[in-house]
Amino acid sequence: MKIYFAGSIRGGRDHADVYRALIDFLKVDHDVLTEHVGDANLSESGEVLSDKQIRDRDVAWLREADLVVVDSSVPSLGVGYELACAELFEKPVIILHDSEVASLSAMISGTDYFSDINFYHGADEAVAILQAKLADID
Ligand code: 6K6
Repeated sequence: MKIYFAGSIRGGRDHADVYRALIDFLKVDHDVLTEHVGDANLSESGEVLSDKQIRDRDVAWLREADLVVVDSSVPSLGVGYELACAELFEKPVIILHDSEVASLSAMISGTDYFSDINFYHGADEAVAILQAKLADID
């Protein structure tokens, strides 16, 4: 499967280690389109692409994805935008959220389309939840 993984970048990189663990797990059997989201060295200055190039590429990847996996723990405008795109494009979405970081926005938990919201604490639990979800899909 082509999987689009979304997690905060300019919203804050506090959970980058969890993103990395989730992406490393997904990569074993799947094509992760957005591996850079888990890159610990992704700096504030970002890539050499313009913001428009990044946005257009990411929306194209979202259209192409078979599954969207989102870590929504660190509030991020970009992740919220990607969730709205995933709903618009009718992609299956798995949301992982650590409530010790921040409460999940009502705009996400209040959207009927996002029916697969999973609360976790720590990378190990996040990976275990995802592993169980993917076993159901495969
Ligand atoms: C890197 C470091 C700082 O800014 C960048 C720009 N680079 C990005 N490259 C790829 N995807 C990005 C970039 N910035 C945002 N995104 C997408 O939005 C990712 O797919 C993330 O899931 C999401 C993060 O949004 P923000 O608002 O937290 O940046």
